[in-house]
Amino acid sequence: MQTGTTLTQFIIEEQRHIAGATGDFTALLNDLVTAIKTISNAVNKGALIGVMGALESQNVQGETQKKLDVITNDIMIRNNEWAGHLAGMASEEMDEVYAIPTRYPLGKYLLVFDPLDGSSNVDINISVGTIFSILRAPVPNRAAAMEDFLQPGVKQVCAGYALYGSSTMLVLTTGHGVNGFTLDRDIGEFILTHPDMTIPVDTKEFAINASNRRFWEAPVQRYVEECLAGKEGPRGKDFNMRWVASMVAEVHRILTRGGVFMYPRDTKDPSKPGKLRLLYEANPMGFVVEQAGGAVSTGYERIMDIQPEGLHQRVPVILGSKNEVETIVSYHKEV
Ligand code: AHM
Ligand code: MG
Repeated sequence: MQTGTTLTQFIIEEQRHIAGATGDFTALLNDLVTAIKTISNAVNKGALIGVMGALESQNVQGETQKKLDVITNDIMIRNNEWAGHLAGMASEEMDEVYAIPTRYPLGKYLLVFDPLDGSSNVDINISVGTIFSILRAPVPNRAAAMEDFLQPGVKQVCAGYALYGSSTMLVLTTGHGVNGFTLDRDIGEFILTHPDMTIPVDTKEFAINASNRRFWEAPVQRYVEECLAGKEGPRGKDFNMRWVASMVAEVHRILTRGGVFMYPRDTKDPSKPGKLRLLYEANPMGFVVEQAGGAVSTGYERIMDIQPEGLHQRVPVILGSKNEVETIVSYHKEV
């Protein structure tokens, strides 16, 4: 489709080709987009509307919540609960599944999200994002149970992210490639600016939180050492490094110019096999990155094949340029 198309037109035209499409999905995306525009506005106004700073509360993973974590979670719920497209929602910021209030009709989809990923960056004016994943409810029009959400990433109907950066962008896939839209604030519409986003298969750029180095497993130690060795090392080329500490910004950079991003398995906290969460971080980003021609793995297996065991399950994540991810995976096979 041509650049300049609005997101609404893009979705309607894409859904037209799907046999049996009822318009439910299009309407759900419309509500999701309204939520994202509202979040973009709150993030953008920041201190002007008193939304910065931390709260006393912690989320289910024991992380101190920012005011904006709670506000953005609420924006996602209020915009998506009422229209009758969903059987339930789940989020990083809620311990349990969110039940659609009984005053509203139930639908056939499940929405899973991280309303404000990278929120430790929000007070310092660095990019943050919203990550979302849409699944089919195993039983439509029935209040979803926790088990209904435990579907492997390959079952996602749609996934994507909004990036609140120097401009606000929405990048999504429904399984037919990846398209990026930029919010035109003057008209309040997302406009197709990045059609068919693809990740170069090779790269000279990696992203990892190097302060965790002493906790990494041997294959990741080896990979990073080889990158740092540059032209004289076994890789025979100089590498560049980036770490924004906002997964959405890192994935967006990788979709734009290639690279690898790693939050690998480490020994920092033996109870956690990784930092990032499977259902609302790794799987949606996995779907987007694979659809753009990249690869996504724990180092040991493809992320989207994992059968989830819990809503807030964590996984190691290695994603990005295909050849580079395959190199890292091959190092995991050698030990
Ligand atoms: P969050 O969901 O609590 O914001 O945590 C996820 C974020 C990712 O966006 C980012 O890649 C990672 O945490 C950064 O971790 P670190 O603080 O170890 O650099
Ligand atoms: Mg997050």
